[in-house]
Amino acid sequence: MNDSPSPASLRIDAPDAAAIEEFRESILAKLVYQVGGRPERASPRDWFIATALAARDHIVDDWRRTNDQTRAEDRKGVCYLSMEFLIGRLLTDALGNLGLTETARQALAGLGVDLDAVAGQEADAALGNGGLGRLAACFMESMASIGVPAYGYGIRYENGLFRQIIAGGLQHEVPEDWLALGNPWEFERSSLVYEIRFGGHVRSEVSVDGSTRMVWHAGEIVNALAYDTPVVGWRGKRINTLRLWSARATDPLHLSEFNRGDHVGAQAARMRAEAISRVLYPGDETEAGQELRLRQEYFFASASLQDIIRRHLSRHAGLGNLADRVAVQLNDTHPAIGVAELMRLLMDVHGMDWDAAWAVTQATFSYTNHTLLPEALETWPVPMMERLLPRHMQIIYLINARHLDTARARGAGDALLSSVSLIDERHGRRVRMGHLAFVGSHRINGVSALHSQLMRDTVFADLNQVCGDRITNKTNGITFRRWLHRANPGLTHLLTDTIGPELLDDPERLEHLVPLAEDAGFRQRFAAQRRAAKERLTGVIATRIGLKVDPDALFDVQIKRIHEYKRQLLNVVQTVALYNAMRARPTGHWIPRVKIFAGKAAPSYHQAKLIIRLTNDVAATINEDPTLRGTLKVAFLPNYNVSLAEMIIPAADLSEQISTAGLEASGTGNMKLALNGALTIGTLDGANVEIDERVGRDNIFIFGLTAAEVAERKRAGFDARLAVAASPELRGALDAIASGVFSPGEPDRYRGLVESLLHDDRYLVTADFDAYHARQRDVATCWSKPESWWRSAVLNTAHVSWFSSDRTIRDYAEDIWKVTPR
Ligand code: B1H
Repeated sequence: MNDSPSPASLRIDAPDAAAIEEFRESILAKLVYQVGGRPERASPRDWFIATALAARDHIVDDWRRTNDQTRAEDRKGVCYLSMEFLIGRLLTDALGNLGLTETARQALAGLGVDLDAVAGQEADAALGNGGLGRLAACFMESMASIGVPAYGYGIRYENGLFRQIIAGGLQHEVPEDWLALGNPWEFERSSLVYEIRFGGHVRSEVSVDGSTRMVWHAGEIVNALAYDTPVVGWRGKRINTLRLWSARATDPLHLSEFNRGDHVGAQAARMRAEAISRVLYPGDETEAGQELRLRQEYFFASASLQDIIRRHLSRHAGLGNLADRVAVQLNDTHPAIGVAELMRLLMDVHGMDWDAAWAVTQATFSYTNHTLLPEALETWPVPMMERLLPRHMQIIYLINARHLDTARARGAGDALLSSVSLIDERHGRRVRMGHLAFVGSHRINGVSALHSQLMRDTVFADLNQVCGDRITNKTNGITFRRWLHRANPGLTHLLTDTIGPELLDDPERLEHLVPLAEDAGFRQRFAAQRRAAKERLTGVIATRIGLKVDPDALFDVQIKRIHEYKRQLLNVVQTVALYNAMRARPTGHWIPRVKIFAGKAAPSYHQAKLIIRLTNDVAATINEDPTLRGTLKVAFLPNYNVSLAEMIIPAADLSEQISTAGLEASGTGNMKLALNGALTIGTLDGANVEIDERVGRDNIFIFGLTAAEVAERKRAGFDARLAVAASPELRGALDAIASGVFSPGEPDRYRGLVESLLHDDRYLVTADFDAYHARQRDVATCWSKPESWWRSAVLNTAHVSWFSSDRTIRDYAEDIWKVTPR
């Protein structure tokens, strides 16, 4: 937490002396009156809180102004429902977007305090697992920046993603207590509380007017309490709201039980209720399969929809026009129960009839799919749904009946009907949440061109046929403010000095760099920025894992969640093959290379954890081998998070994007690395395809099977043993791993891993190995010709402006949400 990030922030703001003095006074006042500290004894943490509170004061007025204006103009807004918001630290982001970085820096300097040290005190808000959660954070920032009125709705987890500790090469998980020292950004809205109901039963009852209604008599009620965090847009254009729900027991203490002496039992209901917002589910694309998870999903979907309805009714007489005023985006299936919940609220609470409610629901929702991996497609057992959400189960059956009628009317036979049904009858009756989200939405999108096409061709082919073509593509993007301007101020200065400060507002100006790729002087300055970032990362590597690496070596980086389909194993096996080759020819012409890995594995994902251990074992052996004379080093950096990403990305020369084609929906790390001028080695998967189209084949290292070829190989029955037999280098690497070269104390440690690869290589590691190994040799050749390397690096930065999340949000706004940014 204490690493100072990169130095010299952007001087886009030229602060005047009065502003600095005012900010200094404000920080001091916060320190004394809110933190309760004294300047001469304040800790860096105290200064952080004081600075954040001072910055917050600059936000609050604009926040109210933005909200008032949006209400006054009755503008349509977006509600982004997401189980995850991986926002990271907020201070530098807020200051940067407000143009206050230099003001704050000089104000703090006047107090003898360093802004970077203060910013390094902030805990990462890690309310997400990986790409999906970080995308939600980038989208929130972009919506505020381009002027889309928006609320992000999610859960205020007390414990975000676990902290990863590596001990003896193994991953250990410890809770990350990001709120322990207070969160200066959030506002508790104690008057914004909604009741969330679970369990019980449903009865049809006759109301006073003689009509019958379904009445849900819940067995349990939990309160949802709102916490608001401002989301500051670029140049303070808009301040939107991230509204996160915290679970509270309605009856925190059973006093009679307590007085009878049952001090623990008296609080049991409270523990059960508050467990809902206790922890983030730490599985990235693995099966959730737990009741608590379903409780979390319903909890935040219901609270958010109740809030959306309350806000709408505060301005409108009814709910018939809801979809004209608000677009609700479902970030994956996690909030999909919201489809049934909105139906319930419209009908049971607000008295709408089915057809009207269904029209409003479909017009309001749209759904983003982020993965086609079968193990990640959420389904819930019908009996669990019936027990926890009996009314919703009824509604789902009714939606399904009508949906199947439509399908039948369009001529669907039994096979098609069972494939498009909301209930999967094959695995013991389960509700398919992807299907529910699909039928309840007017638009469904994938997150890269390839992924959207695969949606149409595979998992959602039948539904898309029955529902009429509803699938559209919205390729992901990243916010350049965080991932270029703030993460890499040195490079950004070079770019703005060269092509003008307009770049900060108009990323398309990056194309002006194209001719500069031919300018040796510019290439050198570009390379010098990389060198400085690598120097800083070298320091981080030394302090975090005690490894000394050469900043002049090629930094070869794979940073992402550890998952078999992402194929960190392919990278490790290739590292071993390279190691074998170096040992066989110690006098060969080897370019110095540092292989950098970082990423977390889901706690119960044993194979992924074994891959982490193997990486660390391989690292230990290679890093200590004197025959290599330091030409190869392997670093596994623990506890990958947003802040660590911000340090690694500007220092990366080579970006590893090597997933089995067809399995990585998009990727966004690939965009961050290319934007900062790293060259990609990758498969034609996810957004790599579109990066390839933009940067050009001369400036990227593409290898391996295409998605179509992967499907074909699998159909034909791929035999890894044949691939291994045909590749001496692969065989040598696998033999070394299996025979215990990297685990001499336990030679059999990886025998099972290698054997499972030989018998069931589901991710086609062995099929792609030779192509990957050869491409890595091309990388080395290119690296040894700095002119061509840096020309390509400049061209990567020049050609990727399209991956700005501002562009992505404009596409959503125009095509799906029908809102006008301004
Ligand atoms: C992505 C997830 C995901 N896809 C389940 N799916 C989760 C699924 O906790 N869970 O249960 C959590 C996360 N995450 C990622 O989304 C894709 O793998 C990336 O390719 C993509 O770039 C990212 C954003 O679209």
